[in-house]
Amino acid sequence: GMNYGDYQLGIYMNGARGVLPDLPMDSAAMEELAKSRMDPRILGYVAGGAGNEYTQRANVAAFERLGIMPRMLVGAAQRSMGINLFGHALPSPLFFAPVGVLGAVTDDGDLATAASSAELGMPMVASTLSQAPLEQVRTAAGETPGFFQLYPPADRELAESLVHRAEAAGYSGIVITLDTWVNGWRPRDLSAAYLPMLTGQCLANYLSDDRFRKLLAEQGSTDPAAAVMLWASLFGNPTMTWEDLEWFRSLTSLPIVLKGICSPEDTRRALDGGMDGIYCSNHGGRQANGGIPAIDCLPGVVEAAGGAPVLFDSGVRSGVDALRALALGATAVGIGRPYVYGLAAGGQAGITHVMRSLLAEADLTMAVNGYPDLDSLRGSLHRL
Ligand code: FMN
Repeated sequence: GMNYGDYQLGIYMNGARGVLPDLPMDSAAMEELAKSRMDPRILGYVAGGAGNEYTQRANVAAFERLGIMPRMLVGAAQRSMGINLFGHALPSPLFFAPVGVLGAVTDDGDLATAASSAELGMPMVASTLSQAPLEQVRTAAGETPGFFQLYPPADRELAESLVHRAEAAGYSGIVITLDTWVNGWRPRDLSAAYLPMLTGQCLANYLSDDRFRKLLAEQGSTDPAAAVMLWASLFGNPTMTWEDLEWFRSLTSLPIVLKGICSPEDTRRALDGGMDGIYCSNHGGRQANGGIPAIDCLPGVVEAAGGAPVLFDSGVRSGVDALRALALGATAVGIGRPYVYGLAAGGQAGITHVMRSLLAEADLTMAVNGYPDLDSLRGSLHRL
């Protein structure tokens, strides 16, 4: 049968006839190429993080302290990276983390990501902040299940409307992001005095929403500037607390996952509150500096989750990083900035290339080290 690692065969075969890959073969090189092709303000928004970006760098560096023990003569000729997530059999454990400015990187960034999701069978968590409305993003993802990421707004009826639209559009679950009810301190964006949404970008889910439009009409002015101001006043919900979970739970029978959880106590509280899964993440160090590398929080979250699905992101830059998170007990691993750079460097083909490369590296690392499936990886890590 086929293994994801076979992606390298075509590349070497092309080379034998003198054809080199037209896109970079590792995350760092892809990032460099993307940066040369991006508008400086968008680049700052994507590449930047909170404060001096210590947490963002630490997220990435922490993976290097985790080594995988090689085992020989296992007979790992055929590998499987398949997982089951909320009843969906998926071919791989990777997914597209929600990114809210895909439509500012390229006009069709949300739909290009959804098309790669369809092509690879890899779920996309579609951001609230998209240039294409959530219904169009869902359609472009075809048969591949996907999740809708909700930034809980200050208006309950708007939250309800977005959740119900996601349900009607065919999403398989709701990811509620908790760590962004206020924008973190981001010197790069501050220096450029730039937030894409304030220029009217990536607000399609609001502008197409009946509840939002009703509120806008009540304001008296429906011009673009008024819409942006209304959005800014509703974007975050500063008074949301654990008490609100019951209400969110009552909105939908879809699985609900809380994103931004890093502590075992919060994990237990979420699951006790009827949530279906945990998304361990520190938002790639974009929100708070001086934090803990997300991968170092993962074992505590997995233990507290007691078998409930744990999604993970923040700092994954290679297929090996994905394996490290899986070995620590993550159910599925989110890729963030690397696919955004793939999009900026090579459009939809760039996104697919990034994901295929990550999968190939993960698969070949499992092969070399003698781990034929993800279960066997558990307990394979040594802290360096
Ligand atoms: N997370 C959300 O929950 N919703 C978003 O709309 C969102 N937008 C993002 C936009 C950009 C440009 C980036 C880089 C991240 C965004 N995130 C958002 C966070 C990602 O989902 C993810 O947690 C983060 O990218 C992981 O860090 P990494 O990319 O360094 O691995």
